[in-house]
Amino acid sequence: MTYSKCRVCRQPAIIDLPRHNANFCAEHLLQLCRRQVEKAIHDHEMLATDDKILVAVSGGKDSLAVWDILIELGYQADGLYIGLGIGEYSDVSLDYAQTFADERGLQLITIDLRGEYGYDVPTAAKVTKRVPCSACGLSKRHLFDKAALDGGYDVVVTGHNLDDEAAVLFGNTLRWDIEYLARQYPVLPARDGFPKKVKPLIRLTEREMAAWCIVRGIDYQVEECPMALGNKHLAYKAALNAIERQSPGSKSAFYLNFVDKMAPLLAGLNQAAAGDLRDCETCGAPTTGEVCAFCRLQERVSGNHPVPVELVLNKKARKAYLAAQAVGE
Ligand code: Q46
Ligand code: ZN
Ligand code: ZN
Repeated sequence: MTYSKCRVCRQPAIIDLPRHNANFCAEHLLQLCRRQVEKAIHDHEMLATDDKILVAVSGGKDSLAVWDILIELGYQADGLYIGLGIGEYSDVSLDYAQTFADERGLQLITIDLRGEYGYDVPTAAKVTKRVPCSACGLSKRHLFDKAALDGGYDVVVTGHNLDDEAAVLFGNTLRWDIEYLARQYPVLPARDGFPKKVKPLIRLTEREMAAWCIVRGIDYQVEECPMALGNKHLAYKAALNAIERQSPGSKSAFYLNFVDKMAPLLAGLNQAAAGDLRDCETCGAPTTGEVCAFCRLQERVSGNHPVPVELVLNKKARKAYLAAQAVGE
């Protein structure tokens, strides 16, 4: 596809961005992305120049792009990849993350759930009889927190972009889930036993991040996690994209105005929800009970024989997954 001219330099453009009502060439697309990240970091006091940063890396476009942008902006950032054991999807994702790090001389820490904790996400889903994302999210949060604290990192960076955050906000708003709304802020400050967490990509879309990777020559995992097939998050994204097509700029207004105008009003509730925490008797992580949710999960599911991915997918997702596997063979 060809677009007319770049808004900045009038050279041929490579992308149209309707929400900016403009087209951009490769160079000025990169400039726009960098500036949006700098603005997010500045507006929300996400990072200090001498922070030791740990980037949560999945091998997808967003986490590799945010790592790349931070390094370009002069930050010191290592990556952490967690092998979730989601079949070929996890193996391929690790390859992309490792290649990215190796080519740039960056440090990628890897944790293998099955190798180090005796379980994987499909097995945990099967044993607990809950959706895979439940055990997955719990495991990732715990292990990112632990790695950041053990490694002396000041802050954990995640690659959540505008589409992700707007979709989560959409879901929370549909239910008026005040507790989740109060926590949906792009910066979570450090508190006892938890590292600071920030989301520098909140002003950039999935499409812009894919374009960043293409222009920068970054190969990434393009497949969605098979466990995500058919989940509500994707439906919310589709609904917001339909609105955005009709009315460019709606998505960023929905989310960024929430952050500016609504989130400060809910901040007090967030403090109240934090509650009293004590140390987990098994691992020392902060918890409201005697043993933290991660240790309880590990105790319950580790040592079980690995369950294949397709066994924990719903019927529709399984069909799509098996078809994709057959094409890949
Ligand atoms: S939570 Fe769920 Fe993701 Fe984990 S199981 Fe896949 S879709 S990777 S962000
Ligand atoms: Zn240009
Ligand atoms: Zn624990």
